[in-house]
Amino acid sequence: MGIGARALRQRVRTAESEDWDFSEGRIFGSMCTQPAPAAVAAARRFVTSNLGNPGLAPGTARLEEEVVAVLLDLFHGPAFGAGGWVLSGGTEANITALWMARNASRKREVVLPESAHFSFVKAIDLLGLEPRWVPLDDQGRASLEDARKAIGPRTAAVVAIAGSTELGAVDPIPALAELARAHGVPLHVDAAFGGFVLPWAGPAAASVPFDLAVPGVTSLAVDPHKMGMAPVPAGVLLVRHREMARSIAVASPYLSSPQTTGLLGTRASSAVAATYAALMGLGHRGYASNVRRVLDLTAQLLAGGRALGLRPAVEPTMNIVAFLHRNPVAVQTWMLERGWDVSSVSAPSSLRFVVMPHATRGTVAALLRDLGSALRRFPP
Ligand code: 0PR
Repeated sequence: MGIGARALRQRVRTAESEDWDFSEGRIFGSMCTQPAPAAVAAARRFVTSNLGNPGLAPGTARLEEEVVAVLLDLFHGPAFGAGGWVLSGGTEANITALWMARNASRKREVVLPESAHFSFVKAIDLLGLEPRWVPLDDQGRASLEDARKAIGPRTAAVVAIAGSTELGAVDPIPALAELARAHGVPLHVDAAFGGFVLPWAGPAAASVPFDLAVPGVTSLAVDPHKMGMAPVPAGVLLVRHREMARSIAVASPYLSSPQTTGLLGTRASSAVAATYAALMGLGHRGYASNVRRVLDLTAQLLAGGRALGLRPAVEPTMNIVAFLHRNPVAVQTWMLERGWDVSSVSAPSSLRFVVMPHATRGTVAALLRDLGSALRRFPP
């Protein structure tokens, strides 16, 4: 430990240059992107601030309140009593939502679709919960009939996904919420990815309500560091009733606040500042044009893939395309050797592309050319 300043700078720069850069447009396997410049600038100004002790960060605390208010408005939270927090990402938001549900109900079972992100597997393990997995329909959405069979007197919470990680599928949230409500159970929506897509994805998406506008939805996770255009790490958890946090509050006598409710102690103020800057800097118009662009590029990729003889596993509803392929990992590896990051799905076996705002018509066309060569070697 301990080297000269020049050598140190060099080593840091070397490591930095080894990491992939979104701006080259060759990343199609990530849900993150090149953030809005204003959000990066704001994050930099807050790198030394810690919202874990809000007494020392009143400016950040005020920005967090504004972020929560803006997002409660975007996701149709009730006018009174709702709340939320800026967190580190979807994992923390999902763990926190199930933590609140378990403590409030003192029950153990969670009803969740097979498409749920692995952060729920961690939450279930950490919280000592028991999963009741709900199978998917042919479009990758939770089957309502099976959810009906899984819910019961031992259910602590139901989970629904607005934009699943692998296929971008949106569960039948109004029907699931009605089911949860009939059983007096909270429904948590994981909109980590879809939350910053669906509000601007056009009439078809708008016709399927997924957020706090739906009466039985009690909490919602949404990630500024995915389609929200903020740098990592930044997640948000919104709750219909602020008091839901009471069940996870612990005393923090030596801090400026007598009680603390979150999972983390130290909290990056930079996440709050960056999220605030992304939301206010882009506004509805900025997000709408971003979403329109990625959906156009998704259509380009879908048409190009079809022309190469590929078939999508499900009809894409957002900027994720999974093409059925019997050996996606072979294609993925071949593409990686040519400088492309693409991903794969095991069930249904497919090649997966997330079309993020760093993509362009040019990079999608170049991707399709190399994909064509890959498919000659590894036919679908
Ligand atoms: N919920 C959904 C629907 C998600 O897709 C993810 C992450 C999470 C929750 C968890 O969010 P955090 O990772 O913020 O805790 N989905 C991506 C995945 O696991 C995350 C990702 C991002 C992966 C960038 C790769 C990558 O390069 O696939």
